[in-house]
Amino acid sequence: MLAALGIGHFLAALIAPNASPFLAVGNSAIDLTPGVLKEFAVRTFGTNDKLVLLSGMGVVIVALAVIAGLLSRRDAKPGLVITAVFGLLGVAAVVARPDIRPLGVVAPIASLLVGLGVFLWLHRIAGSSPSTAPDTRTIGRRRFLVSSAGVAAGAGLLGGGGQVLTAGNSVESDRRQIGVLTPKVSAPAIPAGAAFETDGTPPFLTSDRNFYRVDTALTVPQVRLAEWSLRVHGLVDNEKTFTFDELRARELVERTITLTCVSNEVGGPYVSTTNFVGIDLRELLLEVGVKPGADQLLSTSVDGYTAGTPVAALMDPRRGAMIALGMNRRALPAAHGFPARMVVPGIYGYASATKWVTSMELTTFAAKKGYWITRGYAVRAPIKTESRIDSPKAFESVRQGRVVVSGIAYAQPKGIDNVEVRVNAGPWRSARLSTEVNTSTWRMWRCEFTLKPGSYTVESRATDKSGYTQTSKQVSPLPDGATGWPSIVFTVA
Ligand SMILES: Nc1nc2c(c(=O)[nH]1)N[C@H]1C(S)=C(S)[C@@H](COP(=O)(O)O)O[C@H]1N2
Ligand SMILES: [Mo]
Repeated sequence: MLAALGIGHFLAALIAPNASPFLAVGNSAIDLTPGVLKEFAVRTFGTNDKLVLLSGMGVVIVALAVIAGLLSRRDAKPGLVITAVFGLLGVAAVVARPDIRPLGVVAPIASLLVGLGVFLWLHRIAGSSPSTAPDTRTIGRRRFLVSSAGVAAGAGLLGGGGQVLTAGNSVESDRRQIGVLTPKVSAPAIPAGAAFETDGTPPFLTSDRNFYRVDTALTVPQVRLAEWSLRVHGLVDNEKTFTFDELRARELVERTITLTCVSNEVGGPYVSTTNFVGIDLRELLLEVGVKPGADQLLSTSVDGYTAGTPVAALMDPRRGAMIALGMNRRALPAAHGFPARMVVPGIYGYASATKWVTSMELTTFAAKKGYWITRGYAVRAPIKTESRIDSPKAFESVRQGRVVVSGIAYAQPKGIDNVEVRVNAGPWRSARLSTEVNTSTWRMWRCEFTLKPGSYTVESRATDKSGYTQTSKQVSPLPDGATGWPSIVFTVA
């Protein structure tokens, strides 16, 4: 089993990382998992969900290999069958991937053949001394163990080599070559009072490193500039395909936008803010001419992921939908969609923010469904009004006297009007809000209490500029976003 996985992983590194049967099976598992289970995985394991999946697969494979071995004590057939089934599963998973060149299938086929070959070879060694003489049996066993260890070591080297090759094959050089993306229209500078960092809120702009990441990709797609293009087609007057240089040569705009994930629990971490630089999507759509009747833009990633966004939102000039080419005036980090992604203020990422975007099809909601829609999430996904308490931390012990409670709130694209805070279900008090940057970004808040020693529960609720106040009703993220008041328990000593 190890030999099969190792050779497959290594060859895939030379052809296309996702052609690794191990990763392809993992990716298929992600795509086949129903929404509820995925929500559980994201909630329980957070951004470690991918590591947990791969480790779990490793455990299952080792267990099956052991079973195959035990079943094959006399006869090689059961082991061969199990190995073959596993190998074919790998081939099927690779063939099903949308982002793998035909050559990619070489990796899982090599896996299958090497798996069968190595198994037969080791089985022969193990069974080569059926003699009753104890010393020949020991020699046979020793040869078997040494050969097995050799295979395991070789497989490890191949698999590890594959990892090293893949890492060295990144698009970092393509990213660097792009240099600074200078916008024609800059985002206004972030004003001094936009965050309350010293009181425990995050900085207003999230660093690239801290920007949350949510996607279905087990390996970050490494999209070469030379091989990439963006096709705008479907219900349009003039279908067009753009290269990166063509997009870059257009008028670039810069907008400060807070992105958030529908899978975020109340108080969760999947929300970040940055200066996106790129193209105004509305202008591009006006150019290609959207035909009447097209109500959905279905965007597709190089890895086959899709998302459907309402055309009405994209055509609303106040919203400022973009094709982002960069963050903080640098090319997008690979994990955030290099070389281009969509960003639409006010709509959750799953229904708007396709990374590594390569196709935008104007179509209808009736005709086509995005990735998450077929897995139980809502078609329309306006961002819900939320607040989060960042300080004190859960179960933190703070000094008695003046206690500052602080956090974030967001309601893109409406904007935050008020945040109220209360301790131990006492009266609500309005927090002080940070200077507003724009209504498509988060807003920080802080509120001071004078507290005696004891145990406290603090809650918050935000009100947006339409007058809606965050409901206390607790619902989980599936199908259209979590609700409820965030609440933190802490002690004052
Ligand atoms: N290609 C692709 N794009 C994607 C996704 C994905 O799985 N694949 N996930 C979406 C979701 S659910 C969210 S919340 C945002 C997250 O963007 P980020 O990882 O840059 O924060 O990307 C969106 N774009
Ligand atoms: Mo998301």
